[in-house]
Amino acid sequence: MDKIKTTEGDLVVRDAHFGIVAARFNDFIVDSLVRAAVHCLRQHGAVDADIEIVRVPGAFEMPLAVDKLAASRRFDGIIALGAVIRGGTPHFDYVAGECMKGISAASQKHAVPVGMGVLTVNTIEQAIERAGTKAGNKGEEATLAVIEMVNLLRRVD
Ligand code: INI
Repeated sequence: MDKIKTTEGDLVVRDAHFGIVAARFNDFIVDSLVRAAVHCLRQHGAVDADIEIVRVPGAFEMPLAVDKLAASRRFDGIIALGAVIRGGTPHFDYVAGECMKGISAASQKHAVPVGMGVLTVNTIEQAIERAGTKAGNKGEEATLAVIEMVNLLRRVD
């Protein structure tokens, strides 16, 4: 493997701007994801002026906001934070499906990395577990992924 050219992004924020698109729906959970994302960005070198938070009503509205931010070219990376929790109707599948598909499409269309921190879970307990308790914090995970991707894209450009 020593002779194979390998390119990877590191986790240092250098002169990069990040947009956070966060849903208000289930804000009890989502706010923990946002706090972890901001903390993680600061820990890795971002200053507050490098970060902008955009709030949308729910996960369904996230793809349009991500698309708009990406199209503006003002952001090197975007972090998408939300929580879709299954209820008794098929609504969950539509909201979660459209959200994931739309965010992924916006990222690829504009070649702007997006950290996917939208929880899709069956119960509130599973959401709490992934929002800073026993299963870590998806906000932090998504932020680390986007920092790495921003640096990777710079290296392959
Ligand atoms: N939005 C969420 O972010 N999470 C959910 O769990 C959710 N559920 O279950 O309904 C949800 N619905 C709202 C949806 O995203 C839109 O905001 C709403 O339909 C208005 O367009």
